[in-house]
Order: sequence, then structure tokens, then C-alpha cells
Amino acid sequence: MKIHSAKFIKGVIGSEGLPEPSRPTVAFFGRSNVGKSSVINSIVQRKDLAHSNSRAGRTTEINYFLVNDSWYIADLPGYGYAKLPETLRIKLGKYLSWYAADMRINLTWAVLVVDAEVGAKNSDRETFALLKEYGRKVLILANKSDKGKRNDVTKNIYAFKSEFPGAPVIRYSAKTGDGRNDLLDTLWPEY
Ligand SMILES: Nc1nc2c(ncn2[C@@H]2O[C@H](COP(=O)(O)OP(=O)(O)OP(=O)(O)O)[C@@H](O)[C@H]2O)c(=O)[nH]1
Ligand SMILES: [Mg+2]
Repeated sequence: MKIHSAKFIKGVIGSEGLPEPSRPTVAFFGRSNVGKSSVINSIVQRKDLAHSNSRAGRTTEINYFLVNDSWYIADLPGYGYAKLPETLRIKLGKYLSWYAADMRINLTWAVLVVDAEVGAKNSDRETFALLKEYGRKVLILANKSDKGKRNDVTKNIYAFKSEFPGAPVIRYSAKTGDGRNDLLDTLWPEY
């Protein structure tokens, strides 16, 4: 898989204004700060296409990117940010549920980014259950595998396989690019 172009299309707020035309889409779900935007940057090998930062819980819109002029990547707002006020947390949960459920969105894959250093949280399990409920194809991306003790990372990745039954699990690091070929071959095998 070779990526020859990637550009920002638009930020979607609310349930209207999805980009037209509808195209095959790979969407990135995950806790705030788990590295969704960094993973997207590592895929397209651009430093700052998707906005990544250390201030968690900021992004509330869905950022759409067009890759190779043919399919979309969607960078979703992160869930599980502890400091988010309750009302916003509920709103965000509803928003992600809508996205998972709306069949106008042609999701070829929902990539659930989890933290390989700390393991899965309840919010990750809930998001997995939500995606499965709507029949979405889910891939578990164990990001930040460059961090922490090697043994702990290996144990966590092993646990992901039983915590997220039926989903492929890929060991990844947005920082080093480890796992990139594996990920691209799984997401876009036809390229
Ligand atoms: N060591 C290491 N750090 C990473 C990795 N991926 C992301 N980070 C760091 O983690 C922090 C959060 O990364 P983001 O890409 O902004 O995370 P996000 O999931 O997009 O966060 P939200 O948009 O707030 O939901 C940044 O400081 C990144 O540099 C990784 O694979 N390894
Ligand atoms: Mg982000």
C-alpha cells in the first residue's frame, strides 16, 4: 500500500454535513490522548496533518481526510477524558453512538485505538460493544507499544485478544512507525 496523497477535507460537527460524495471510510475511535491523531499522521507520514497535542479532550468534531483521492480517514473525538463535565461526556457518548450507527457512513473498518502500555479500560470495552452492536468491523490497534516494560506490553496485547473477541489486534507505535505495514495491509489490502 502506497499513500501518494492525503488532505484535510472538513471538520464535521453534529450529525449533518458529512462529506460528499460518500466514500469508503476508516474511522479512528479511542480514548482521549491514546494517540488517534498521531496514528493518522504516522499512516500518511506527515508530521501534522491530523492535529495532535498533549491537551486532552479538546477535539469535539470529526475531522475528515481524503487519502489517495479515493477514501476517507475520520479522526473522532476521544472519549474517557476524566475532566470533561458530565453533560459533555453524555453528549460525546451520544455523538459516537450516532456515528457508529448511521449507515450512511460506509465504514470499511472501525479502528479502536487502545493503549498497549496501560491496557483496556471499561470505556474501551463499551465502545467495542457499541461498534459490534451495529455490525461494524473492528480492528484493535495497540498503540504506544514503544512505552513501558516490554513484558507488560506483550501481556496487555495478549489480553486484548480475549477482551475484544474476533477482532484482529495489531501492535503499533505512532512514534516509531512499528506495525505500519501490518496496519496498511489489513485496512487497504487491495492497494
Ligand atoms: N511514546 C509514544 N507517544 C505517543 C504515541 N502516539 C501518541 N503519542 C503521544 O500521545 C499524546 C496524545 O497523542 P494524540 O495523537 O494527540 O492523541 P489523540 O488520541 O488524538 O487525543 P484526542 O484528540 O485528545 O482524543 C501526544 O503527546 C503524542 O505525542 C506512541 O505511539 N508512542
Ligand atoms: Mg486527536
